[in-house]
Amino acid sequence: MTLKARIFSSNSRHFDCLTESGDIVQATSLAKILKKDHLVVGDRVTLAAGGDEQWTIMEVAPRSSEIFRNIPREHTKKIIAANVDAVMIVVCASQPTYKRGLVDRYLVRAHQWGLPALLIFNKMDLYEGEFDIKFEAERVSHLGVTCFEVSAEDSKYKPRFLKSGFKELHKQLKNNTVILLGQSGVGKSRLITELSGGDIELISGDLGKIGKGMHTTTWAELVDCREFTLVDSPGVRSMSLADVSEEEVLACFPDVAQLSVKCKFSNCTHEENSKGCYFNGLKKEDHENLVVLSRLESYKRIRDEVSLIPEWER
Ligand SMILES: Nc1nc2c(ncn2[C@@H]2O[C@H](COP(=O)(O)OP(=O)(O)O)[C@@H](O)[C@H]2O)c(=O)[nH]1
Ligand SMILES: [Mg+2]
Ligand SMILES: [Zn+2]
Repeated sequence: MTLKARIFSSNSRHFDCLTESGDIVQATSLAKILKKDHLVVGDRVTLAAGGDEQWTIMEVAPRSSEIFRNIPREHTKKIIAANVDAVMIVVCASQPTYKRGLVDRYLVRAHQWGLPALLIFNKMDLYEGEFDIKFEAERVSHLGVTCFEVSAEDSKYKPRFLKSGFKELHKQLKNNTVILLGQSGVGKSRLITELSGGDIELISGDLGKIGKGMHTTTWAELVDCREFTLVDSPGVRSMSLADVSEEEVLACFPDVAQLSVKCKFSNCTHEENSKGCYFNGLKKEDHENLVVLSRLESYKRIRDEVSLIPEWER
């Protein structure tokens, strides 16, 4: 007898799998699969009964996506989770303060993983115009990012500035697997509790803060939130982009990359004194240019930061 299932958590060579009928079963894997595919949470597998309620993973389905970190030193990557549908970035109206640069950092990850991003403005019940939410939403919408205006404290909160609120977010998440990114305190736990109908508590807290070690950065498990599935992996929320190369950073800013071909020199660094730089010619008064220039600023900050990281630290 065989079963289709999904890996929800793993502990060395033991896997907890959620079957299509909703049961959690324990499984081990055929050695050749462990070697070849390196099983991770989110993988969809075929199980064969082995007696004693023990199941064996016989097969892994091809992945639609992978959440990973590069390990430049070893010219490889560490895969953390598989078959994720979207990146859910959470920011908030206040405490902690909204940081545009951080959103752009998270978007680098989404791009690197090849995933669409949702940007959630939380704690909007507290919003007092600390930043221009419409502009912030607009500047990422041309990258295909969908924005939501919510209050995790009040699922009935009606969006005042954006089109989509809690209801639309809930609908968008349905049957999807998402990974949460966002600073500590923005309301990720509260939001998940609210979105899951009240009975899911994120236990991970903010383990990511403890250390930068391999273990904390790759720890992950799936959480069944009824209508959607969440990848809980505090480590990937880390802001460090040390594993991304300078070339990759540019590729992860497709809007900037596309315009930078208009610079006179192909190695233009887009500084104020760069000759023939396309961006220097843009009038700061034009609304449209504000978006481009603010994205350029984020790109340059990350590029400069990444270029300063010595090889041995990557
Ligand atoms: N007023 C208000 N407070 C919120 C909202 N969402 C979360 N909080 C509060 O913000 C604090 C941090 O929330 P938490 O979910 O732990 O954030 P996390 O660190 O991202 O998981 C808690 O005290 C929450 O009660 C919201 O939408 N409105
Ligand atoms: Mg939390
Ligand atoms: Zn330039």
